[in-house]
Amino acid sequence: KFNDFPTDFLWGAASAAYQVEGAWDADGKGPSVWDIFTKLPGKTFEGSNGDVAVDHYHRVEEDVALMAEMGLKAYRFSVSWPRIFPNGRGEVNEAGLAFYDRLIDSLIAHGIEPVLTLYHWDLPQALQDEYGGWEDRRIIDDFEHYCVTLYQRFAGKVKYWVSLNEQNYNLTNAYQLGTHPPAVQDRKRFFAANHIAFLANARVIKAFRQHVPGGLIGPSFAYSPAYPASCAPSDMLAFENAEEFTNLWWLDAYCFGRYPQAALAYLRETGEAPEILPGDLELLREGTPDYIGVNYYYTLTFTDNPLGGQTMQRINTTGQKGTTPSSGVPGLYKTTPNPHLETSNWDWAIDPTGMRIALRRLSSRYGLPLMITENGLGEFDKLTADGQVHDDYRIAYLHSHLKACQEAMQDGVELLGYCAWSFTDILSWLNGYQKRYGFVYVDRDEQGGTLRRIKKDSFHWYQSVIASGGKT
Ligand code: BGP
Repeated sequence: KFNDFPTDFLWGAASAAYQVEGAWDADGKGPSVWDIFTKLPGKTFEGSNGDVAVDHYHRVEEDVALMAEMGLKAYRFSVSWPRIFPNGRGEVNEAGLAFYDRLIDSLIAHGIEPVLTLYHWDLPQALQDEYGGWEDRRIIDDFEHYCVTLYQRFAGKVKYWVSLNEQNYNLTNAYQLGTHPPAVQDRKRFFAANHIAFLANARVIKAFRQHVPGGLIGPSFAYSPAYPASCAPSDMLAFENAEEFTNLWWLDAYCFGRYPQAALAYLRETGEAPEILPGDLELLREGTPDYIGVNYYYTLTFTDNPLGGQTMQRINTTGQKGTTPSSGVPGLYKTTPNPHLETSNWDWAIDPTGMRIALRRLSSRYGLPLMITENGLGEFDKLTADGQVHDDYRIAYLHSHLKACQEAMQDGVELLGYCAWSFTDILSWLNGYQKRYGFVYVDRDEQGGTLRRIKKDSFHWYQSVIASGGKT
């Protein structure tokens, strides 16, 4: 049982353009880095891509009608930058803007608050080719121009905005693991690209204040709170290192406009620290967020990692339990399984208490409101002979995490809303269509590629949670 959710709590669900829209080259859209990357051999699970995805682009009305039936109060989606600027900048593509007019107007007509993400990883390929995307400061102007175009179009209709989605996770994959485009493995370039992304984030937040009065904006951060494997001082130090290098590096830069001290000192020693030009930190401090978007899936447990030890490893993209290797930075930390927690088939620790801890840590360190912009369970859902999807495991997961939200609010956290990942089943970047998160099943097996929508048991459950204001 849970209660005490505020009456204006944003009961939501989330998605991202590349994962749902399809229509990858329709109506003047330019290619994104993902349109190109997914077609290179061996990059994604069984070569899956978002060319069609779940065809949301052509089924907006049907999908929003389902959201309304469910009683959603908020829907988080992202705008595809190359749909608006096919070359990243220059001529605006009016047909691209018109698609988001339709989506936003339809949400508003159904009383659903739009939560608009400006960037969910689908960088225009043109900017990657021209100057290397996030590795060049020219992207700051181009990103600002794109964002201001959206501010001008949608201010007055959209109150809640997300600047960058999971810069930490995306750029870790892109520049350390080599698993997202441009698939580089170079820590110096990793920290350099992140620094530029921080500057771009601050610049568009500054511009937001002028263009969207009364609106709220913040980044969505993939927060996996660190735990120590034991109370041995060496594990405690590994945990401190991990929290600084894998979380506070981003959070302090966003919210305080500075980098955490021990991590910065270490990177200066290794020669991997980003180049900080005069004026950079001032810009970061002028562009701090109104709230923090929290994408929470799991906690990570850390232990000592001597020099010469474990390095960064590719993540689990198969759903074969127990196949995820330890990952770490020699001399700083490495991950280790937490014996107290169950995991999903993708080895993600299921830890609702970790969510309460996450919310408390963020709220007390930064003193900002928070919004859960993603939380959910990816599994191999199956359509059963009765034509239904009985995802009781997802209901249990979401229920326990909503309870953790309620407890965090009792601990004093200001929580604006909760967007479950995801509304319909969608493409998982590296795991293809087999890893499903939705309240609505998308049938990919039916003859003729119908992509028929089928409400899962969790749809009806969340519908009743929302209807009762969380008192179910
Ligand atoms: C986050 C992303 C989402 C989504 C989710 C689930 O990192 O912001 O876009 O994909 O994780 O991840 P996955 O699809 O890898 O299970």
